[in-house]
Amino acid sequence: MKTAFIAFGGNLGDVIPNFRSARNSIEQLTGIHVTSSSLLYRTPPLGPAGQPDYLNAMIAVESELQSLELLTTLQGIEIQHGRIRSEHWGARTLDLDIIAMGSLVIKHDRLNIPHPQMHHRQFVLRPLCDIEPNWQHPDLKQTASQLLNALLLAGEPILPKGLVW
Ligand code: A4P
Ligand code: MG
Repeated sequence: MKTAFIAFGGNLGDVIPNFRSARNSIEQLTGIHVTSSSLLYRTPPLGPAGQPDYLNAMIAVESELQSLELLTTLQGIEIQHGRIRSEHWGARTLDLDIIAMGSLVIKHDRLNIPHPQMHHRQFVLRPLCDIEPNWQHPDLKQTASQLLNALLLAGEPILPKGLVW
């Protein structure tokens, strides 16, 4: 059993109902139990210009699934929620990324854990800090709250307060 952090991102369609429905779908999976949910944040888009703001959130799950099984399962849930892959970093209805699984490090062509960009992204670190501020990055040896503070100290504006979803 491992604790996995799953990031939710979306900026097309009815994002909040879509996020709730995806969280329900994850809850109903065999071998997975959702243990907490972060607040939901409105975040400026990273990537191609001209796309709407994103909503971002995160859940923690206890999972018996192997990491690649979890990835494949989450990709199925993305597709059920209208995900079409077109432009890299382009607008999307639902992106589910595995941010970390305990202190596991995986470098595979389909899966990198911890997510290689996570420490640069407030839209990942803010929700992670709601759930598990003391989680330690296995390579960087810093906690989620230290990584978030580093971004804020570097001058990144703090995201507006999050909402319960
Ligand atoms: N993959 C590798 N590691 C992982 C992982 N830890 N979790 C592979 C999930 N997938 C992982 O992903 C491409 C491939 O990454 C998958 O086939 C999987 O095998 P994708 O979801 O098809 O495509 P993507 O999401 O467009 O690419 P990528 O590189 O994952 O993008 P990111 O890093 O997810 O960034 N701005 C804001 N404000 N908020 C956002 O949430 N998200 C993105 C997407 C861009 N800008 C954003 C946000
Ligand atoms: Mg993705």
